[in-house]
Amino acid sequence: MGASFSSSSQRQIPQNIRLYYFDISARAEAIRLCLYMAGIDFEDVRLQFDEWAVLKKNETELGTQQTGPMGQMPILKFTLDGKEHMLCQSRSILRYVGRLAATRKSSNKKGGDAVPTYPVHDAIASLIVDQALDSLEDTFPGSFRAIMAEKDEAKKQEMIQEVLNKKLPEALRRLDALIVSSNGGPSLTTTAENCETTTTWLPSGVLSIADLSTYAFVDLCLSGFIAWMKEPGAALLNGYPNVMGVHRRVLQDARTKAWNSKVTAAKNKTDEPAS
Ligand SMILES: N[C@@H](CCC(=O)N[C@@H](CS)C(=O)NCC(=O)O)C(=O)O
Repeated sequence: MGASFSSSSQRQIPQNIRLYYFDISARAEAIRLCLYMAGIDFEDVRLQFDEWAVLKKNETELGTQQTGPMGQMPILKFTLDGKEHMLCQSRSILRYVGRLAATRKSSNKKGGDAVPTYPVHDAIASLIVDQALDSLEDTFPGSFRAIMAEKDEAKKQEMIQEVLNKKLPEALRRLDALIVSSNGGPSLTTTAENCETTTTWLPSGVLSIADLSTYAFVDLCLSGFIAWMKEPGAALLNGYPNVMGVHRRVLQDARTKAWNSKVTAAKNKTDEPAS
């Protein structure tokens, strides 16, 4: 399917938006949260790992086109000007929904309830956001993928220890300092559990997709989805108060709380035994 967009795509919210991903935060949560916070309707399609495997198998054996352009999720499908679109790449999708969010009136607010966006009309602000997204990408997934792929258990454990004791602390230290240099400080220093202090990537203090992405990154580390992060994750991350300050800023937002409650309610409903 060719992606031909009219000039109205610059400002038009598409119809029938569907976001496909696994039932985890990782590469989709910032996108989901951005759409939800902007009040843009979308279907949050969560596939189980075995459902995805079936789609992949069908694609190989039957030539179906269900796993997106690159055979990976997240995938965004929508209708615009009567045409169906299917696109991939998490950060591209996040920037796109951040642009859509910017068309919402409430994105102009300065207060805490402004819609988080991708600030395309401010070259420096969008550079700060891009730098944050790319740095977050470099902080984690490379090491994670290599560990997942390692078959030798002893080697795997060695790699995990290296990530936890060396690679991740070093990357987080840099990320923490980058937040401070991006927003102009001051640097947060307290890491106490009951600490309420928050921060953002942008100096304006307004939320952006970089904050949502940082939130999703921390959420993944704390979620227990990555077994080897479950135990040491919280203690490790607590050493980086600005990273945690951004996470806290998003977590404390009433819209994030509403979204998390909605997701939990939907999960509980699915888990209910059929009567
Ligand atoms: N660069 C891509 C990477 C996407 C990716 O690695 N997706 C993984 C899940 S996080 C996936 O779909 N894995 C299943 C597969 O490759 O079959 C992005 O940022 O969207």
